[in-house]
Amino acid sequence: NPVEALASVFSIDSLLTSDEREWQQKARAFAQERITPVIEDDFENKYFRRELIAELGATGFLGMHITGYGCAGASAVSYGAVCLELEAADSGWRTFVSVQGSLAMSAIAKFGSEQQKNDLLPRMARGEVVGCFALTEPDGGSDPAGMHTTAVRDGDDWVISGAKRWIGLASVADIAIVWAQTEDGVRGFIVPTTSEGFTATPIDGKLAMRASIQCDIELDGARVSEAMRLPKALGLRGPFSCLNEARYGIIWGVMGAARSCLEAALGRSIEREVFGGPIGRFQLTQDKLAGMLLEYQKGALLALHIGRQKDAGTLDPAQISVGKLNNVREAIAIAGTARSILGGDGVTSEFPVMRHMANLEAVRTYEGTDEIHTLVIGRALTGIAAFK
Ligand code: TGC
Repeated sequence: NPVEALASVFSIDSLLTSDEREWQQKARAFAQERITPVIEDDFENKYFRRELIAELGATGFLGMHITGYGCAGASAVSYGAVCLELEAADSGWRTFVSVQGSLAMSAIAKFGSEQQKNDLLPRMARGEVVGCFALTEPDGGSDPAGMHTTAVRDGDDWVISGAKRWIGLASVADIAIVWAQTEDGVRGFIVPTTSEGFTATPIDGKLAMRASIQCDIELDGARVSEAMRLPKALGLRGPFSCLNEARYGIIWGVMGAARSCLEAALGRSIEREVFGGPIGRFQLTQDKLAGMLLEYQKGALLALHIGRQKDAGTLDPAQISVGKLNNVREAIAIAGTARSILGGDGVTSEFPVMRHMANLEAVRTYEGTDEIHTLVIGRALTGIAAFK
């Protein structure tokens, strides 16, 4: 079976430890049993399947890279392998795990007080409390330094005002990690979504990530106590170090979407007969398949290399930009080539390819656009920042 050969001969499985393979297999089973059978309908119907949150909590995937507080303390490579398997089903569910674990839970684990960590992390790991991460604003996401949202001290409280946009899961979340400008610089706050003055509205009309939710948030004088401020976060280093975690998961995840597209194209190239035989016998088709495989394998190896650096504690953020820029770009190219092998049927929901392609366009923009990551790499090479 050529698709099985793709999964074994050309995979990085032999480079994973048995523990990492266990996480990978658990995620593959979850994706295939719980997401794949319903995802085309959910995407079509713009349906976010809330009941999967508790099931994901039971798997241990939520905040699995965090040690203690009810989290698994798994390796970065294990987490990456889980992201890849979930995104092979759909980017929306990998995004959920990223927003909950890499962004909201990471913010609390890195910058929260002991009380905040003890109170929230175990419940978030079980999926009982859902978090979102409110950084991006309507005026644009690339320059968080220019944020307009403010938090002003008022006695024992903070009063937060402003707007956020493209915030994943905000309308189903129980808490939002809100980043706001204060007198001393940017600080993070845990804002219950039931707070007066907090409104989250799902963004409609999306042609990507339709089985997931992204929202506009309005903060109209939302009031939280000093106990809800993340005490160890001051300055943009706070949110950026959480973005590093989420961008890392993307590097792996998008290779899952790429593998799913490659599998669809490979299967079709054996079954589809044109001019008296399978289209896979044509050199042009084999050229496409080989080209897709090269980029899939290189992307998976790059993800693994970056994961090993992360586990060793030697990972530089510029290297994360290399992974995000390359792997999203190549996953999109693989999806496009797969679509061409599928012919007209490739634009239908009979195959996952157009769904992945649309999702990947969103992934290309969030967590740092191609342009931002290109310039981060340019700065690392030249020592000159070309952002402004
Ligand atoms: P600059 O303002 O000079 O630096 C601020 C401070 O941050 C530090 N820093 C980092 N720290 C850790 N990791 C990183 N990757 C970091 N990048 C910067 C920096 O050292 C400095 O620290 P300090 O202590 O000296 O003050 O910023 P910069 O010039 O370094 O960065 C400029 C630029 C353009 C690279 C940065 O602004 C950037 O990365 N922009 C893109 C932001 C982005 O990714 N936005 C999209 C977020 S996605 C989202 O919000 C939705 S969440 C997902 C969902 O809900 O679905």
